[in-house]
This record gives sequence, C-alpha cells and structure tokens, in this order.
Amino acid sequence: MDVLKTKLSQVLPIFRAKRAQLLERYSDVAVASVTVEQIIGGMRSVPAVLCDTSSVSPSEGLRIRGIPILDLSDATPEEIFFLLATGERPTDEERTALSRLLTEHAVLPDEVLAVLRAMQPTAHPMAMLSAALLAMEHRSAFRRAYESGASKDQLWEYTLEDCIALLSSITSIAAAIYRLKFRDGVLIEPDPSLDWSANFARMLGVSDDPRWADLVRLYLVLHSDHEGGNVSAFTGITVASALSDPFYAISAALDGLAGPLHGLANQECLAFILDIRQRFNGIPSNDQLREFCWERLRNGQVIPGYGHAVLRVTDPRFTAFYKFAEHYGLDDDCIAIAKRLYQVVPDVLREHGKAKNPYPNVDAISGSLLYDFGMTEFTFYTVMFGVSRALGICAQILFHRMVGSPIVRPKSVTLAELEQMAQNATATQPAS
Ligand code: CMX
Repeated sequence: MDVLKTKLSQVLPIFRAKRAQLLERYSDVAVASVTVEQIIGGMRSVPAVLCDTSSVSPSEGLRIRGIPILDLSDATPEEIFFLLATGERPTDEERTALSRLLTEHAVLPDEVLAVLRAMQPTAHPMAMLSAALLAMEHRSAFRRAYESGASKDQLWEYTLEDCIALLSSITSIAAAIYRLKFRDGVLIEPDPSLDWSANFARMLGVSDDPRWADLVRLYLVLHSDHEGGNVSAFTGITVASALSDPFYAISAALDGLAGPLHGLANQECLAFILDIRQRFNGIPSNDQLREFCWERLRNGQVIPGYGHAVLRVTDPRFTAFYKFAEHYGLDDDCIAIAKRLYQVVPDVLREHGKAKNPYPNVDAISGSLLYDFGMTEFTFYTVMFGVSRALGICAQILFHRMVGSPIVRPKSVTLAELEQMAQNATATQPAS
C-alpha cells in the first residue's frame, strides 16, 4: 500500500489546494447554461461532474491526466492506475512495487467463489462480476473505519485500501467467471512472478501466445477511464459520494456498464461482424459491405462500433488496437472484416447524414481481436471492459475522497416546472 499512499500523501495537498482555490476565486461564476433539450436529453454535454483523472475531447479523444492515450499504449495497467490516481507516471521502482502489491493481495475469496457457483447458468457474466464484488463488501476497510468514527480527512486512506483489495481480486474473479461459465470450471492459479495483466491473461487460460498477454495488457490500458460523465463512472462516483464503500460503488458502476448503449456494445459489435462473416461465408468485398450497411440503415438499425456521444474523430483507442493488429500482422477473418468496415462505414454514415460522428469507436475492433485469439464467448467481453474500467473509477472515487467532495445531488424538475422555467427564460430574453 505504501507505494501509492506515499505518493498520494504528497499530491493530496496540491489537489485540495487547487479545489479550494477554484471555490475561493470563482464560487459564484456561472460557467455554462443548460437548455431544455439537455435536461430532457440525458444531461448531454452539461459540464456538471468533476473528474481530474482523464478527459475526452471531441477532436482528440481520451487523455489520461493530460497525456493522449496513444502515447500510453505501451504502458502497463499498473502504470495507468498510478497515473490516474496520482497525476504522475510512476518510476520503474514504483511501478514494480504497485505490481507486487496487486499480485500479493490477489485472492479469490471462498465466499465469492461460492456466490459465483450458486448463480444460475443463464446469469450474465456482468451480473456475476457485480455480485462477486458485493460478496466482497463485508471486507471493506472503509466501512469499518467509517463505523468506528474515522475522520473525513482520513477516509481516502481506507478508500485506497479497498481499491487495492478490489483491483487485486477482480482479475481472479473475472477469470473464475470465464472458467466456470465457458470452460471446464477448473481455475488457474495466479503466478506471483507475473504482473497484473499478464496474470489475468494466464488465469483466463485462453492462449499461451505472448501476443495474447500483450493484447490483454493493451485492452486493460485502453478501457481504463473515459472521464466522469459516462454511465458507469457517474454511477460509481455518485454511489461513492454517499460514502458507500468502493465495493458498492464499483459493483453499481459495473451494472451501468452492462447496458447495451454502454459497455455491452462491444458484444453487439462482434455479433455484427460474425453476422457479416456468416452471410458472406468469409470476408466480403467493400461493395458487398457497403450494401450490407445500407440494408441495415434502411431497416432502422445502427452500425455497431460507429458513432460516439462525445467524439467527432476516429477513437484513438480504435487506432491503438488497429496498430496492434498491424504490428503483429493479425488478419484473421474478424479482424479483416473490422478493418474493411473502417474503409467503408464512415462514407456510408456521412451519406446517411444522421450520426454526428461517422467514425469508429473502440468497440469496432476490440472484440475481433479477442475473438481471433480464441476468446469466442462474447458475452464475456464487457467483463474484460469492466476489469479495466474499475481502474479509472477507483481512481475517480479516490480523488473525490481525497478532496472531500460532497454527496452528488443535482436538482430534478417536473415537466410542468421545466415548462415554467422555459417560459420565464423566454420572457426575460431580449427579442432578436
Ligand atoms: N449507425 C446508424 N445511426 C447512427 C449511428 C450509427 N452507428 N450512430 C448514431 N446514429 C444515429 C442515432 O441513432 C441518431 O438517430 P435518431 O436521431 O434517429 O435517434 C442520430 O444518428 C444522432 O445520433 P448521435 O447524436 O450521433 O449519437 P448519440 O450521441 O445519440 O449516440 C451512440 C451515440 C454511440 C449511442 C450511437 O452512435 C450508436 O448507437 N452507435 C452504435 C452503437 C455503438 O457503437 N455503441 C458503442 C458506444 C461506445 C461508447 O459509448 O463508449
């Protein structure tokens, strides 16, 4: 724990001072306005959440602590967690220490395994992951500390303790879900000499190919965080803001990630690609693909893996996976179809004229890579995403506890109230 605790203790006064300074100087300054459409439309683009770990701009995509994600594609997930949490890249020593910490504490608690075994065969892997984390909740140091009267200033230390316990175990839990649900049910022990992602790759037991371990590493890096306004992060920080401990918060965040408009989309993208492969008995030509996409659009269906609520360019995470495939010369069917879709879909969507962003998001290729390495059970893909996203949401929760953020409590309005507000605003607006 010391490696992170030491660094966080150093940056803590800086985080707190920045926040205090903003409040002191600008407390009453209005920085944005909100339209009726935004209130009705899922608070889209309303700058209402504080998130220091990462940012997503329409023109560039994800930056982690200011660093473009493409510049981090060689990093390990431990390095990313350190960066997310502290704002600084770790030294080699710090990275190794964090790696050791996560491996040393890697346990699959008996009570968690019992819960996983007791779940229905039809339970979705995401429901299993979420339930497993709740089954660990009784171990929460945060809850114990809160109940015994720990001061508000100290709560971040117990949050950190829980985050490390959760992140240490989540790979074993996810691998157990995979082995129980899709393989022979025999669990593979972690190897203490390996780092967090290499161990995860090993425990999944999908492939011994070193490129598989490298793919798992990259997958865990690229999905780690995507600012604070998406469903899973916002849920996680909201739950944690009630001083529910990280086990509750991450479990709830994963429940949001399990939705088809969020994390489950990668599962749907792969189904789409498999559909194409089956329909054309292999890899179709660009013309065939173009016609296939139009057929979908004419039927009122979306093109999975394309478009984004924030991005207006190719998702750099897509680019990182694409480069990975190029680097290793991977061109099995699904990857080849994903690459071909990239040549065809943006023009089709532009011509179609509806999607604000005709470019691919990360899901357009991630599943194809997993599939071609032998992880063919795509209902598991969101679990891979969830393991990674736990890094970012843990870091966000940690940040809020460090700076002492209050409980999240936006104001809701009734339809009638909103109408009244709109009428009042219209009445006071100068005529154009
Ligand atoms: N194919 C066809 N139509 C699309 C489209 C796509 N890939 N993306 C957007 N559109 C349509 C929308 O359905 C919407 O149509 P209506 O006006 O008829 O409702 C219109 O274009 C405008 O939508 P938008 O503002 O561009 O997109 P949103 O912010 O509303 O939604 C997203 C974003 C990702 C849900 C949407 O692009 C989509 O459904 N894409 C396909 C599914 C997908 O890839 N999801 C992965 C998301 C990854 C992530 O969020 O991290």
